[in-house]
Amino acid sequence: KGYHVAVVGATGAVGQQMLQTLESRNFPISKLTLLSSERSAGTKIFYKNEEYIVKAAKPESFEGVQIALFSAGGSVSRELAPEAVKRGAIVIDNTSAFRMDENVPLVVPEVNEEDLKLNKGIIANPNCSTIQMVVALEPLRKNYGLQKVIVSTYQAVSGAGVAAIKELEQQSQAILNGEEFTPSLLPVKNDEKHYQIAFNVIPQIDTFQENGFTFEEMKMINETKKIMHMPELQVSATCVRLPVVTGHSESVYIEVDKLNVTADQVKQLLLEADGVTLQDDPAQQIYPMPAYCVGKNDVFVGRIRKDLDQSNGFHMWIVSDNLLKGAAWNSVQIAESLVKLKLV
Ligand code: 11C
Repeated sequence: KGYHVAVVGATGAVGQQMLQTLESRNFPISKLTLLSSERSAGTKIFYKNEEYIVKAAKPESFEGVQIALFSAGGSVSRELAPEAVKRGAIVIDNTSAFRMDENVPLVVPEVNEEDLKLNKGIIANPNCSTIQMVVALEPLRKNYGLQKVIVSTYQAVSGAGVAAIKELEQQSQAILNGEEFTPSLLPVKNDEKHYQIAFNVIPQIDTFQENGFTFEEMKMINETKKIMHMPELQVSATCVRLPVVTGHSESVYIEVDKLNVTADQVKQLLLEADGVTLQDDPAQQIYPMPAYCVGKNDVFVGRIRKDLDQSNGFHMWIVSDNLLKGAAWNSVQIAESLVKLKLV
């Protein structure tokens, strides 16, 4: 006994991790439908040693599907998620298409699992850099209240997909071989200029908005407020792309409501928090790093310090696998929560 599950975008960086995660969690699947854009249709994929041929996603592809995991870009979700819902599926959408829609719960199970009960067919999976931050901040919000968040991110290229990983690899090879190359993808495929990412850092993720923030930064700001049910929370973000393949890192400054909280109390809370691994021992040089977090579902937190001037201010360093907790694992975790809460 299990569910008819569809994965839309099965050949992408996140889609592949979704399949691996479904398999490793032994998610109850009675039938699996693998879908993609027209371009990737025909690709062969193995799931539990069985070969599947990926088909081009169409409205009819969702007949009989109970749970549809979407990660094939916003336009595919906008077109096909409502078609899947019309046919009786619950959609877990990993794109930004519906995240700010007030009828769509935006869910990180460690923070707002109960919001799943409000779903009308579509559930949105937040942006990767938002997810890992709110998992670490929620225990602090619950215990001490939260006033302000200022975050700077150090994001891996896999957040921009398989092609961006290739671009980093090709540029790195070219530079080491002393060859010429022309950047053609990052920071944003459809933007006017493209810059080298190998041996470089690019302070632009997604396109600039009229207020001077990028769309990635606005996603972190707006999604954090929605997930934590705190429209009044002061949040600002600076999002930066690094030549790292997988694993987003974040330097986060927060101010809590409660005065006189100590760094040790914050560490103790995070030590006990669901989905968090505390790695914080400066004396032993222990702190999270992306290369060591890849392939793990948890959010890793370290470098926890009290601000030297602001008595309710704390600094911390948060790292997670952007393809797992940032995308595939959070989506599968939502599916597991739906089963647990008998919502599917
Ligand atoms: C990045 N955070 O690293 C983006 C990728 O809204 O789900 C995820 C985009 C999204 O480029």
